[in-house]
Amino acid sequence: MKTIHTAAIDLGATSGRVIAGVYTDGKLDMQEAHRFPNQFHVIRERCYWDVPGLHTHIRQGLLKAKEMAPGLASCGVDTWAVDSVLLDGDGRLVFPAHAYRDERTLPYVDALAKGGVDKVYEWTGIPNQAINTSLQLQELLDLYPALPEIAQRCLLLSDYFNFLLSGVQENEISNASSTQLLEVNGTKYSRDALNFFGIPSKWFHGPSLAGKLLGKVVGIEGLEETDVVLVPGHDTACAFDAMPTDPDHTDIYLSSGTWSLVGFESDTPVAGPEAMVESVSNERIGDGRYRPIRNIMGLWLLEQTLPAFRERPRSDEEWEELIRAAEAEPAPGELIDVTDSALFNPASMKGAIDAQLQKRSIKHPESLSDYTRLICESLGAGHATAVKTFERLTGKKFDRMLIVGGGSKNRLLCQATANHSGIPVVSFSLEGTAVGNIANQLITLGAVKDLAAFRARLLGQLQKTVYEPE
Ligand code: LRH
Repeated sequence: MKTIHTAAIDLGATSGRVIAGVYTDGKLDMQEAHRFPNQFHVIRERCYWDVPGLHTHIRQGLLKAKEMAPGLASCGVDTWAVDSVLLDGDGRLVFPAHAYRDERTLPYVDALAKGGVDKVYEWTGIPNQAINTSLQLQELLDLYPALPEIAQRCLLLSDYFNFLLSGVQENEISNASSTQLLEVNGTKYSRDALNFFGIPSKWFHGPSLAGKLLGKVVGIEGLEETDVVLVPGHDTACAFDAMPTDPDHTDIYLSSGTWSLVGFESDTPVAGPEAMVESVSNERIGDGRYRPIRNIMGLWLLEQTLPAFRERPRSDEEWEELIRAAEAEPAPGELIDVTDSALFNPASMKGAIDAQLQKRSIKHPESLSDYTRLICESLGAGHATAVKTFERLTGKKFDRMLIVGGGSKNRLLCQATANHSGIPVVSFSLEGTAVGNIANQLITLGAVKDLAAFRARLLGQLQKTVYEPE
C-alpha cells in the first residue's frame, strides 16, 4: 500500500509543533518535525500574540517535514479557539492579534450578564465568557467606530494561517462555533448575534465545513505540490476527533492541557436555560455536528504555579519525581474552586490560590508537591462535576472517560478524575490535536473512509492505561 505523508501544524497557547505523519497500511506513525514555545506578550496591559513569529515557525516546521518526507502530500492547521485577526481589503493586518487572556473584555461580560445573555445563548448556544470573540470584537468596535470601513474580514487564527499558506480566506466551522456568533440551530452565522454585538456581517463568510482542499501551498519554495487541507481549525475539535472511542461504550471525553475540555459528540445541542447556567458550550465538530463541552481552567493552574518554586521540574525525570512526591501527600481535605475567575490570569497564580483558600479560612499548602496534589485533585473534582452535569442535562449515562493531551500522562490527574467521577478513566497518552488534524487530512485525501474507520484503526494501534475509581 502507498505511504502518505502529511504535516499537522498544531498551535497551542503555550507551545506549537509541526508533526509529520506517515500513514502506511492503516498504521499512523508520527514524528516531531519542529516544536517551539508560544506565549502572549503584554504591552501596556494589553495581551498580544506574536503572529509573525508563529508564521516563521510554521514555515520552518513545514520545510523540516518536507526534508523528512520529500513527497509531503498535505498540511493542515489547528490552533486554540476564539482569537482572531482583522484584515483590510488587501489581506493586510489591521491590528496585531489580541490574546484571549486580556482583561479588556471583562466589562463586556458584566454588561452582557445584565442584559441579553439569555437571548445570545438562545441564538448561539455559547455561554458568556471573557474569552469570546464576540466580546473581543465588541471592545474594538467601541474603541474604533471607523473599524468597519477599514476591516473587511475577520479570520480566526487557524483561518489566518491557512490564508498565509494557501492564499484562500475561509472561515472554518469548528473555530467559527467558538466565536459566539454562529447560530446554534443551523450552520450559518447568526444575524441576531451579529446585530446584537454590532459586528459587520461582511467580516464572516460561510462558514465552511472541514474536509476540503484549499489549494497548494504558496510562497514556500519546495512546497508547491503540497496541498493545504481545511482541517477542523479548533485544536479541541481535532483532539476530540482523535478519541479512539469504542462504539460499545458511552464515552465522555476530556482533552487535557492548558484547559480541561470535558464533553461528548452529539447530533443535537444541549440547549436551554439550565445549560446556560451550567456554561455548556455547544461547539461544533468539523462536519457540523455538535460537541457540547464544559471549559474548565485546566493545567494552566499548575503551569502558572510552577514559577513560584525554585525546584520546579525541568525534565521528564523531574516531572516524574514531582508527581511521585505529590502522590505520596495525603489527599487534601478541601479543594480549590477551579471555576473562580480570579485564577484566569493573575499576576501570581500561587498568590491567587492562597487568597482563595484564605477567604475560605483554609490553610494554604507549603511545598510544590502539596500544590500539585491540590491542583490535580481539584481538577479531578471539576471534571467529575462536568460529567454529572451532562448526565443530568441529557439523561445520558457515561460509562468511561477517555483522556488525550498533556494531562493524559499525569497519573495523579487521571486517578483523581476517576475517583471523583466514579467511572474508569482511559488514558491514551496521545498528542490528540495533531492526530485529529492528520486524521482529517487523510480522510480529505481519500486515504481513510471516515472518522469511524480512522478511530477503529487507531484503537488497535494504541497503548492505553485504565484508571479505576478507588
Ligand atoms: C484549547 C482551547 C479551548 C478554548 C481555549 C481558548 O486550546 O482551544 O478549547 O476554549 O483554547
